[in-house]
Formats: sequence, structure tokens, C-alpha cells
Amino acid sequence: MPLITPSSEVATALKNGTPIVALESTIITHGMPYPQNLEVARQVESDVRASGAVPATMAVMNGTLHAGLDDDQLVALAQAKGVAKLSRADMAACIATGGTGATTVAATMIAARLAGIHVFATGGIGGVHKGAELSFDISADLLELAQTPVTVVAAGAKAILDIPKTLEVLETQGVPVIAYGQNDMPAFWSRHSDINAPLRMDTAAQIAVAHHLRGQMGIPGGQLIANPIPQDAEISADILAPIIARAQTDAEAHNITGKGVTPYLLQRIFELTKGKSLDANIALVRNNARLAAQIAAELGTLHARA
Ligand code: PSU
Ligand code: MN
Repeated sequence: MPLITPSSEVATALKNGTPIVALESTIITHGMPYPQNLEVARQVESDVRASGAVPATMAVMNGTLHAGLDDDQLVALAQAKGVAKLSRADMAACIATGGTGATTVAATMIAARLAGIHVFATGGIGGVHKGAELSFDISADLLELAQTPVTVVAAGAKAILDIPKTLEVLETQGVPVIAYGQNDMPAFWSRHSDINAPLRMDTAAQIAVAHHLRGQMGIPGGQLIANPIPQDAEISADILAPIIARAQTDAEAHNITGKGVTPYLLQRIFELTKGKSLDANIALVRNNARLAAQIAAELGTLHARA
């Protein structure tokens, strides 16, 4: 049995060396409400295609790990209730039991590596949560970045996370954190933060070369590209700070823990911003998909030359 089943579009792209961009599915099942989640999933796939690459949305459906979903599968996933949220710990168990689950950043990286895909676009990664010194809540995404060779394009760390602590863990784990086109870390819904990014690059070609070099040098793990949200879509940090604090207090009051924390906070912030957080989230994911497609294309030319 193959470990991962590519869609026919992804299989053809793999054969022809067409650039491919991996996409996660937890953002569909746990990150956004229906029906916007379905619209966004389709829109991001079409953004990837318009940028000259092929999208590969990852998910486990009835015990099969897919790289690339057809529209019926996207619809089923977007509407399904109680879909598992799969990280490194759960993916094999979900396949073994014939289950259906959406892939987080960590699980999507594993799937991409299995399929032979090097670049992945998402909204935000998981990180070190505020209060982690008590809760120990540190996303498995960070450890995956340390060991799986996929370049992940995200919009920086969300303010629901502790950004300095997240950067400390990534530094310890040897993960390059590269701000795209600016010196400071973008902060997901806002373009800027007051925290300097460890690294900066200004072109997709540089990012591709660095990815390629790490592989050649035998350095395990991926790269995190922090791509600022487009200016016209950002929400200022001042507006968001009290909303995030409120969402966090509510999460504690409801004893939300483990896998439930990130989806709860995203949903609560959506409610408290009357949907504005979702509009920003959509704009930044689309922006990340376009950059990821450029990086995948640059990597394609490097591979063709090698
Ligand atoms: N950030 C978002 N939207 C999301 C997620 C993060 O803006 O949907 C999802 C991603 O799938 C990420 C996961 O990998 O949440 C992290 O969950 P946790 O913090 O439980 O590791
Ligand atoms: Mn967590």
C-alpha cells in the first residue's frame, strides 16, 4: 500500500517537475467557520494555480493519506463535524484505524516529505503559547520544523502565542526564521511587531537557494518564512491586544487545553472582531500561497540544474 496517494494533478506535476505547493487542512476544519472555510480552500488552490504551481491539500480521508483533494473531498472535509486534528503523534493512528483527519502544519510537513514536495503555504504555525511556563503548551509544529525538510510560508506568529519564546525554541532547534522583505517579525494580523526577525530575505530565489543548500549540507529540518500580511488587510495590534487577552481569559475559564486551545482562540477572536479577523486571515493565506508558488518555481529551476 502506498503511504500517500497523490491526486492525478499532483502525480502529473511530480512526474513533470512542475512546482507544487502543499496546503494544510486543519485551517479548513478547525481554523475557519463553514462556509468561508470551503471558499477559502478553493480560493487558495486557485491562487496557487494562477501563480504557476499545483496545489496539494493534505488530509487523511477514511484511512488514506491524500496529497491533493478533489472538490468533493474538499466539500466533505469543510462540512464534516468532529474531524480529528492530526499532528505528528496522530497521523499513523488515524490511518491505521481508517479514520478521517485534517493535517496541522506538523502533519502537512510529514505528508509533503512523503510525497516529495518541498514548499508549503499556511496562515500561521503553532508555537509557544502564552503561559507555557505553566501549561507546557508548545506546538509540535516547532519540532517538526527542526527535522522535516520543508520550507513553510506563514504570516509570522500569531499574537495568541508568545512570539519571543517561540523564536527562542526555533533558535534552539536550528530552524531558520526568515522575514520576507522586512527586518522585524510580522505578527500575523499585523505587518509589524517590535521584535527583530533572526533573518531577512528579499527574493523567492534566495529562499530557494537556502533551502537547497541546507539539503546539500545534510542539515535536517525546514525553514520558516514569515511573510507580512498585505497592507490593506492588516488589523492593528492595538485593536487586537484586548481582544486576544479576552479570548485567553475565556479559554482559561472554560478549561480549554491541549489540541483545543488554538481552535478555541481563533473562533473566539473571530466572534470578538465580528469576523474581521477572518478577512485578514484569508488575505494573508492567499498572499502566502503566492509566495510559496514562487519559491517552489525557483526550487524547480535549481533541481533541474543540479
Ligand atoms: N494558526 C492559524 N490557523 C490554524 C492553525 C494555526 O492561524 O488553523 C492550526 C495549524 O494547523 C497549526 C495548528 O499547525 O493550528 C497548531 O495547533 P497546536 O497549537 O495545537 O499545535
Ligand atoms: Mn498546543
